[in-house]
Amino acid sequence: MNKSSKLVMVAAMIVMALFAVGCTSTDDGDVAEEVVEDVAEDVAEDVVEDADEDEDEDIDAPTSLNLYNWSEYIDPELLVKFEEETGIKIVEDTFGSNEDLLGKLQGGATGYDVIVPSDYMVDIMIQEGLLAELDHSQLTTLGDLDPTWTDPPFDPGMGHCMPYFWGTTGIGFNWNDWDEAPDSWAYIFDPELAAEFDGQISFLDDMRETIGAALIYLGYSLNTVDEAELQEAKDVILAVKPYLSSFDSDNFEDTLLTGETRLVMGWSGDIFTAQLEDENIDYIIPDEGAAKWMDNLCITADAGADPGRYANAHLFIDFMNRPDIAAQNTNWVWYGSPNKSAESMINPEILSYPAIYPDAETFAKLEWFVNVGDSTELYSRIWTEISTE
Ligand code: SPD
Repeated sequence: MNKSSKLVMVAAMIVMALFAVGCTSTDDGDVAEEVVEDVAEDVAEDVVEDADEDEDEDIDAPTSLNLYNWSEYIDPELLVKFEEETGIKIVEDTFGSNEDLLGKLQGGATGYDVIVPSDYMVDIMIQEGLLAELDHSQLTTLGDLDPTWTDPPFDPGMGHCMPYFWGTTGIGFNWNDWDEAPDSWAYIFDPELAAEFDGQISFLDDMRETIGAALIYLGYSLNTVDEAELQEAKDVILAVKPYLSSFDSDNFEDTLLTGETRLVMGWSGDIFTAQLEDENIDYIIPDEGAAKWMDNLCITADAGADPGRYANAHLFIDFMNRPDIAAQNTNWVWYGSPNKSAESMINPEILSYPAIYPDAETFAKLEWFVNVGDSTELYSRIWTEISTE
């Protein structure tokens, strides 16, 4: 019952009490007053108790939600649509790597409601207590997910996050430079080959991605914790560093479009969206193999502690996983969607693109990132050495 209904009810009860008093003691004003006072007191107490209970039930939800996302990773039209449907405005901020995201939260940033960490980072964040658990009862679209993605090892049973998109990390190039597509990481890691594109190559500004690609080039696992292998990867990266224009995770597709770069280490979908603007731009998964990753919609522990923010975050996550919305988003970002029900609405070109939905043979050459535990420090140290040498 809402507050105004309660007031009507109180008034009605007082009138009924007066009527009852009037019927039994028409000429005894004192008794009538006492009865009315008693009834009014009881009713008032009840109303105050009910109101207290209701304060717990009625969630005072904010009218905005803070999303911390990778750049160019959501169709802007959907932000407008969500606000139209719910009245909740999405305020988006972007990050360039999982480590930047982690650093921000560890640094005490509060206010972010929904964040988009990848696989291994979800594992780290769960262990660090940075994520709220998902309340599956507040989600209506779980059944729309392809079962392949609903029990990821980094977040069993989707206890904390909803899968968002998956993709691969490979090489973006311009067909103007090639008769046959570059098919090996050697084109950016072998100094002799890289020298041909001196100053026009970019690597991801992302410790796990760039070290991981060098490890794969060397024939190692991108999750190795072997210090000697990591040192080798560092040496490979340092040997070609003089030929790099930048470490860039935000604009690599744009520099490829402008011609500022001619070979980039990059994420599949971003390069395919550049291809929409210039058909000479293309993307390959090198023969040696590559990284595959899954990004996820998760609620921060901070938002989880506030019932209003927590409820809004579920509304947003559920909205993003609604099949029509997931399809529209996929058609904008060009990454693989974990939403099975969305498939019939996804651009068939995306579904049939082998570098977005790789065949079984290619898929077998891809490796997921996992949390390397204490060896994360070793990766960080090596990354700092790469960045500063
Ligand atoms: N445009 C942003 C694409 C985000 C890709 N996710 C990166 C995963 C890193 N392992």
